[in-house]
Amino acid sequence: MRGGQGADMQRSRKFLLAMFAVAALAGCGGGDEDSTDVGGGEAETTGQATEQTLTFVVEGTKYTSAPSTASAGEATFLLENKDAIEHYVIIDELGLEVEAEGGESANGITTLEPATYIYYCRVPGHRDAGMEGELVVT
Ligand SMILES: [Cu+2]
Repeated sequence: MRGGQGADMQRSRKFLLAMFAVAALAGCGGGDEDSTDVGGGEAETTGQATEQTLTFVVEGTKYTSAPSTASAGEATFLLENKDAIEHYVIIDELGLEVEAEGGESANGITTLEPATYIYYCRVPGHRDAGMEGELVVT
């Protein structure tokens, strides 16, 4: 009799595992919805390539080179900081913040929607000194 009971327990344990697997699969199925979520937009500093790279160059307290237009979709924001202190490229609507120490480069990836975005540097005084600009995405 004890043997029979053991087999029952094993069977119900397997059943539970099967249920768990189904639940896990069902959970994954909903993942597609995440792709429309742009609001999260955390910038990642990875070397991963996207279809377009937007390069911002800083020399002194100014963007000496920056794109004024871009295409909707995934984009890599590359900040080449040739100044001695840190600078940023920030787009609030996208939650994008790329920070590069003096003499270094950094990048962030985000997804652009057709819109006009304002980018700027948040080091105190820099935005007022002219470190801001418009990026028109179509
Ligand atoms: Cu700055």
